[in-house]
Amino acid sequence: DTLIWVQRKSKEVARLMSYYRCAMMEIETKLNVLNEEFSWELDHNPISSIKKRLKSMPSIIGKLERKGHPLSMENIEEHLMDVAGVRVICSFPEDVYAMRDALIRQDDVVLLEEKDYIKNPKPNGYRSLHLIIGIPIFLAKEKKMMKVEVQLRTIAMDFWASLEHQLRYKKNSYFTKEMADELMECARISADLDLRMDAIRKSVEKQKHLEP
Ligand code: 0O2
Repeated sequence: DTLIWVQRKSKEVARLMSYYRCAMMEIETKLNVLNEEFSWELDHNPISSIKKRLKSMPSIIGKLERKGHPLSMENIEEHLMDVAGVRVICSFPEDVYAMRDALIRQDDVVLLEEKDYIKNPKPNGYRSLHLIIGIPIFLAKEKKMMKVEVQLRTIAMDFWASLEHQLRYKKNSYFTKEMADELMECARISADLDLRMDAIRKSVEKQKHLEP
């Protein structure tokens, strides 16, 4: 049934995926503009890098099924928040919140949902700020609101999450308690690293203001 649906809807699905790509481009441009502006103010680039990903069709189908929704174009758009994902790797924790504030302040951006795993890390130590953003894309004959998941994190948070993802995420069965504890300890060290780097940044900032 699923295969038949995918074949029957292939054109519509391809069009929807291209709309999600457009929405990611809009977000990326907004972030690049903010990075440009903030780098003048802050004397450093708040954004280190941006990554984009579009969820694959098998993942979309699997997630919709897990959430108990029948497969349809409407349900993909309504119930899946992370078909389009933009990951923003920032230099310092403060940059994460500065980027969040500046992004959601824009009048064509709607904040639909927010999960702050920096203030409230996941039990395994995962830290990141997750936003679900509503953003319009301007097509030839219509304006269409799209949803994009924006994950903001520091370089240290990304380092931990990327390696943890490879080691464990979705492969829980191979994981022992000792390995989980060790990863948790690495998460603590990465959070400490963020604090220490931030303290250095603040000292440099202070020094700069002391200079005549
Ligand atoms: P991938 O491969 O990165 O796309 P949801 O199921 O999305 O409706 P959920 O699961 O509560 O709701 O979403 P959550 O926890 O806000 O965020 C899901 C995404 O965050 C994941 O996407 C990961 O990218 C990231 N993430 C969440 N928890 C962890 C974690 O413990 N470790 C790592 N490395 N990443 C995490 P996907 O689609 O699961 O994976």
